[in-house]
Amino acid sequence: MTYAGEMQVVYSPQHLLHDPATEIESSTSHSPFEHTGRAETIKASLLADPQFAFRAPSDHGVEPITAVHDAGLVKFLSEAWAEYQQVVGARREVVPDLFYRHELRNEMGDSEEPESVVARLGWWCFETTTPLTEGTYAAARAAVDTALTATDVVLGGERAAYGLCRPPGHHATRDLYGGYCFFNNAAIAAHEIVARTGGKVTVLDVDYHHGNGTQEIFYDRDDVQYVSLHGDPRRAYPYFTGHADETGSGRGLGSTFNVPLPKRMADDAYISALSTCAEKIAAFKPTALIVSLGLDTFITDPIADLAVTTEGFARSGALLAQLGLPTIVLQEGGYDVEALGRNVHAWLTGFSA
Ligand code: Q9C
Ligand code: ZN
Repeated sequence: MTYAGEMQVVYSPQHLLHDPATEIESSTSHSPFEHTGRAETIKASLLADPQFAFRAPSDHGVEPITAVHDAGLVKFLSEAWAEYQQVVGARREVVPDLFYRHELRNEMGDSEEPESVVARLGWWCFETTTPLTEGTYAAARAAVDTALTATDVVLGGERAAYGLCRPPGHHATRDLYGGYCFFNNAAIAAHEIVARTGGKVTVLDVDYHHGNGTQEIFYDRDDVQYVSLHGDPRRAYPYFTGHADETGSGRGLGSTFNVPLPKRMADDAYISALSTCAEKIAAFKPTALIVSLGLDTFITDPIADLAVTTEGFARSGALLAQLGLPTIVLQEGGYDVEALGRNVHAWLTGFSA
């Protein structure tokens, strides 16, 4: 049976393979904010509504990933957990204990990727909250396939599709993983659309945290626009990117647009900021829209400080539907797990109404 306004949802149980028990953050080790229960509660919420039709992702191979990421990052993630077990010892989570910073080699030129797995962790990762577990690589590959299968659905003529990606992606840069992200699902999908259709694409990132990875990947390009509204980096992770004066470089000058938001911003002000973003998108005239959907702007999110409500998410979806673009919605953050399923459902239902 099909329903008017039915939306395809791409989901894979492979995300369960990325299952850290601890996260090192704020100088403590605690149970992770980014955990398997997030995707499972979203799945349950959408499965309960016949307007959503579930499908599994198909295997798209590694090439769409290396079109966006350094092949060395992919190789490292595919082998690091196992190698660490042999070289360092049996560990459930694998986390770097030092990070390569260019200033270590001032005046000496850059070094090459080191050999030691301990050193390579610090070469490919930028922070401590993103542990590698035994199944992380398989889960991260499935998240990319989820994004690319949702992309296939929309390129095949559907108005919209939702990819329930986990782990999320928007903090992963061309060369670095971190911020709970390994591969940049949204950037890989955006590049794939450009490569396959020749059309321009916008990535609109509504996660609470600035999508430093997506911005970095497309910063000098004029065929992919990056638009983001997020907690002001003066107080919010990832701190080093997301300021309003970051607008792109070279050919890409003008195709990055950042809107840093003040603490406690609530629905009306938020929707007004989002409509400014929608105007920027309309002016760029993309052929498709990718939404990096983080629900950590929610009023009771445990790691953020905005005040958007479930109703605000429904209004957000409705506002963006007015752009009239083929739209791929990909899951990013959102850590109030009790409300997460309801919030994703509200956003997608607002879009489809
Ligand atoms: N006390 C995403 O939402 N730690 N990543 C923040 C706050 C890392 C968020 C610490 C947050 C990463 C996809
Ligand atoms: Zn986030």
